[in-house]
Amino acid sequence: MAKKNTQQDAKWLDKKALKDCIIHHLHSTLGTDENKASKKAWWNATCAAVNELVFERATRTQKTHYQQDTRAVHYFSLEFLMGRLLKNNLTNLQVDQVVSDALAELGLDINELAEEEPDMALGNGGLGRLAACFVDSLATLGYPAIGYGIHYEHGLFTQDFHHGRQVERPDSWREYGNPWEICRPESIQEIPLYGYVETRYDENGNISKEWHPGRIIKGVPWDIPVVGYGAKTVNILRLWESRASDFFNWDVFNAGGYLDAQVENVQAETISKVLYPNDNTDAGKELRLMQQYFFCACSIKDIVRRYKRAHGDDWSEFTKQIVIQLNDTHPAIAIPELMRILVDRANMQWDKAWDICQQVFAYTNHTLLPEALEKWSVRLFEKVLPRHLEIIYEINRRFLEDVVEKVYPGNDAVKRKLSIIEEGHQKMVRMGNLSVIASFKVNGVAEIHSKLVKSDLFPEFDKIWPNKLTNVTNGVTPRRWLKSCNPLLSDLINKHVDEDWPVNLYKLKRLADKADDAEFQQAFLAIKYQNKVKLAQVIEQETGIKVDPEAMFDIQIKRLHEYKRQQLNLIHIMALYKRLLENPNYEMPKRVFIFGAKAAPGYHMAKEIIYAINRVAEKINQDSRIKDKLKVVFLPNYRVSLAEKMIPAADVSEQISLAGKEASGTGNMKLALNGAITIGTLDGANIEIAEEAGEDNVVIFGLDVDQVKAKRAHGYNPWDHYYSNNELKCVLDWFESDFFTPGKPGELAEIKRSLLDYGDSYLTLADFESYSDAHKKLDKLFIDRARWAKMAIINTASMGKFNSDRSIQDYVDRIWHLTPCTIK
Ligand code: 26Q
Repeated sequence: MAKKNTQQDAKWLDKKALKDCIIHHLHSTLGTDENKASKKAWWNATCAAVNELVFERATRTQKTHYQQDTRAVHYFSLEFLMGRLLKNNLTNLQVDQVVSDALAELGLDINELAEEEPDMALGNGGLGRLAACFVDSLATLGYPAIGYGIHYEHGLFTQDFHHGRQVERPDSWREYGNPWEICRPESIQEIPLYGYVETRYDENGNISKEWHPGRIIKGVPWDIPVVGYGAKTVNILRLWESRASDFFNWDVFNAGGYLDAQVENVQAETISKVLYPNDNTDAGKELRLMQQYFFCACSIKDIVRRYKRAHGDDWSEFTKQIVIQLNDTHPAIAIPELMRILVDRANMQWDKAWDICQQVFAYTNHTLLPEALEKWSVRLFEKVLPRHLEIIYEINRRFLEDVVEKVYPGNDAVKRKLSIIEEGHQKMVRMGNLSVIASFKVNGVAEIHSKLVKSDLFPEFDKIWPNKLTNVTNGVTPRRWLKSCNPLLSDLINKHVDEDWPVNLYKLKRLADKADDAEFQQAFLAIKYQNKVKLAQVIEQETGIKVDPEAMFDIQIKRLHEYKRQQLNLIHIMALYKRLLENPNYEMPKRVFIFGAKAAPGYHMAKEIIYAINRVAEKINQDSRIKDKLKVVFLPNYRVSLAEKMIPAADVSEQISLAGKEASGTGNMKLALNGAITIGTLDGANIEIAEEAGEDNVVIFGLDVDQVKAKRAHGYNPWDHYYSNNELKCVLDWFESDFFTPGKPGELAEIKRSLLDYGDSYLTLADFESYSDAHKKLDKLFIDRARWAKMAIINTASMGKFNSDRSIQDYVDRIWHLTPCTIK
């Protein structure tokens, strides 16, 4: 065996053998040959070759974890935004060079082949990409871990612009197969839904409950190997696909006939059809609840099955072996599901079962926005999951009577607030409260966010359980977000820092010694320039717009949301345009503003902002009066693979959310890591980035959290800013004219209305002047090339903390308590 492995691995050192392997797969896996193979076929053959390494190691890892009966974390998430896997796997296997050389000898360019891969876009944004970075780090650090989620047939929609407006099309990432996944029919699960609950009494008067489901859905697991850097550990991401259950539907519905049964099949398969495209809003739809329950129930069953294989019916080791991390409240239904399994199925006493639950679950909160806090109507719950509703009521009753009553005796106001059930004309189940009550740890995702979770969101819970609420600051994987996406900078870094910086990111600190070195500055700037040349090509291909790579590239990439304030960026761009029109000699470096953002399809104002940016861009880009000093680009279909092209080319990183609203942000970390200067508010992880890089190396503006609170307390009036700042007034008035929408006056007026008549919910106007001043500061800094280079270098050098390996180690130390497992 050992010999076989050595032989197998040997070809990864040898171009010739590798070429033969790829060609072998071209012939016998793809059924084609060198003469007629498409690029897609070459890509597939290359993936198949890589998989010879990957699957082998995945099996070895799983076997070792089983034999050593390791404790593992189970990361439950409705989203895993994995992006493309070929280059990432090559990087992590550390065979990128040999594969690239072998392909070159076959007349192929690895970067061109990589473009053939559709993004695995099974997520919306930050929360989903965080899950992807976390599984990368878990494997890299050798921790036993499994990611559980949904095998959506359609990931996040693709975005086009039609006359400036967002149009959504379905994403079909695996229409023609996906080489990275393996179906595991041997681990299929059957999942109940709907129906009613029967109450039974035994001869001693003891109650037991039996759920008679109205439907059974089949869960089919697909495994995607997650290769750790250095490739020792290969963990698994297990995604569940829903199917009609063979046993149930075909038999029971025979009476209704063959076609009716087919309708049932379609319904069953709907559950994993499509990812909900909402981000930071709650949808409250039946299908979404079914998605949540479906994947949680499959995953819990999978965990229990694996546990029982090692421990039989002895539950005493369960909490030693299992920890489940809930990625937001989206998988919180796993809590009553585990209770149901223990109490109804394993006949465990309630107290013992609850004790187990409270040692198994931990919950990460990603938002303070009230509209994003998940609530389900009791009516819907009763229909879809009648037994779980009963269990939730019982959890709640005991919590209010045994726990709250002790700390807040007789305090009905607090009881109402902490109750899992919200009373009102529509009773609701509060998933946040359920998650806090059941979890042994609850964490926010950046220092300030975790502080606000304690002080503003869950202060009473914090009083009841003073050690439950904690912080784990987010991080990003430097393998994807530096080594693989920015090879030029990585090579430069390798010349000055030990080559293990991708697993030891604090080593980048060494670069700070070079921040004043003119030669190093030149090299750093030259790389930034080359990355900008490449992005300029992408921009021209995608939009036809020509941009000058000498210009300052100012980038805002994130979901479109009013709290993230793309509209603030837009208003400032319009102000610059106005300054240039009024004074063609207005002093500023050439600037290119680049956006990437998808709006939730049902979020009207977000779509209006996209339209406005596109309209303003069109006008500015064709206005010869301003002599190309200003360009605005909105790249369509922002996604992981596009981020990998944009981030290395950024001079400026826009992180301009209203203070207190952005839980952490992770794009801010990726951009700073690649040497972009942050213009940002004191929000989320921006604060920690500023701490690490030093206040001189970021540009901070705007109200802080306390000032926002004070401003609101005194009654914020956006009109004050409108009347006191004439430039701002003129820009806002532009929205009502037809200046940017010839022949269609008022087409953009809703934006003005939202900022004035509707109260400017995110204090955009209050921060405008400060933001404008911050940009003037950036202009001055940018012109001083040495100064700019120094700042950029220090940013890259200071990002050690934001490695997701550090985040994972924090989770391990404070929450999961895992031991790394060496794979031979
Ligand atoms: C809820 C109900 C129904 C349908 C969809 C949703 C839904 C889906 C996705 C709600 C929220 C999300 C995603 C939230 C998210 O991405 N939050 C971000 O998480 C990042 C990682 O912690 C943070 O860095 C960001 O600050 C935070 O906004």
